[in-house]
Amino acid sequence: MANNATKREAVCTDSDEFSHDVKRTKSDQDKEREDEEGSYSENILAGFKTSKVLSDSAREKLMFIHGKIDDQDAVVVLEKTPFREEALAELFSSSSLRLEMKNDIYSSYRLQAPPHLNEIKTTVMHPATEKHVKRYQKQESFLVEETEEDYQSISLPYVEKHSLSLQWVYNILEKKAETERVVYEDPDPEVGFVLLPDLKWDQKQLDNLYLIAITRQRHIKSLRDLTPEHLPLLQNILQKGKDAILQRYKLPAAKLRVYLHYQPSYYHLHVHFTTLGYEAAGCSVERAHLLADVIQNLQSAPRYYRTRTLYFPLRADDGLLEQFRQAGRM
Ligand code: M7G
Repeated sequence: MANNATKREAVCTDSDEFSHDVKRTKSDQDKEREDEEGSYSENILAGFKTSKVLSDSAREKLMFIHGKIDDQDAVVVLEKTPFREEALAELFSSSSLRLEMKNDIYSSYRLQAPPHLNEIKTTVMHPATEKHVKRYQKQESFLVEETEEDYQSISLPYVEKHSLSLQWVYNILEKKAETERVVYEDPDPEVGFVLLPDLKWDQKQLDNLYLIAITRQRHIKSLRDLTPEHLPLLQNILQKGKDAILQRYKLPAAKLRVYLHYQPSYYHLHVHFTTLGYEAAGCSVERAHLLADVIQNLQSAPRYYRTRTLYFPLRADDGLLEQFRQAGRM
C-alpha cells in the first residue's frame, strides 16, 4: 500500500475510450467535475442486453458480463472503486444514512453517497470476439511446462494464428488513442516506449496504481523473443519508467513492482508497473517475471529466454492448452 505521504489523488485527465460513463443528467457541479475528471460520453450501455454473467467476485466487487449492444457481442466489466482518503470528509458530510439496526454501542447503516463518490469503473469491449468472452469466464487453470521445442512447435504457431488484435497498441503508438493519458514517452525507435495508465486503473488513488510501458519496436512478441540485443531497451524502460513515476506520482522505485507476463494476452512487448502492495491479477509467480530479473538473466545467459523451460497457467478452455494436450505435453 502507498503510505499516507505518497497517497495523493491522481486525477484522471481524460476519459478512457473503453470506459463509458453511464450517467445521463448533469448538474453544474457535475459539469465542473467533468472538466476535472474527463468528459461525459453517450451511454452506449443504455440498450445493453445481458446474456450471461461470466464471472464475479463479491470480495473484489467485480463482475464480468457478456451481452449484446446493437446485436453485437460485448463484454462489460463493472468494478466498485476503492475508497479515497481525500474524499472522506465529503462522503461523511454529504451522504444520507439509513439505519438498519441499533444495539447498545453498535449500529449499522446503509450510506447513500453522492453519485460522484459512488462511481463504478466500467470497461466495455465492443464488438467483443469469442476470445474476449472466453477470457472472462470462470475457469479452472492448469500449469503448463513449455520447453524450447514446445515453444517452437506448439506455442509460436498457435500464437501467430490466434492472438488478440494489437490495434489498441498501435493506436497508442501512433497517437490515435489515449494521447492525453500518456505519462511519459521516449520517441527513440529502438529503445523508446510509451508509458500510460493501464485500462484497469481508474487513476483515482495510488494504492492500485497500474501503468504499462509499450515498446516502440513492433516485432518483439514476448519474453521468449528477448536476447541481449534488447538489454538497452529493457534498461531504458526500467530506468525511465521508474523516474517518470517518481516525478508524476511521487512513488519511489522501492514501492513498485515492474514485470512482464508470460504468457501475455497481447503479443507486443509491454511492461507492467504496479504498486508493490497491490495484488493485481497476474502478478503471481507463475505468470509475472520481474523486469530486473529478466535483465540480469539475459546478462548472464544470452539465450536464457530462448532455451529455458518456462511455466505458466492456462485456463481450461484456452486453445493453446488444447494444443499442448494434443501434442501429449499435458
Ligand atoms: P498482458 O500481459 O498482455 O495481459 O497485459 P493481461 O491483460 O492478461 O494482463 C496487457 C495489459 O494491457 C493489461 O494489463 C490490460 O489491462 C492492458 N490493456 C488492454 N487493453 C485493451 C488496453 C487499452 O486499450 N488501453 C490501455 N491503456 N491498456 C490496455
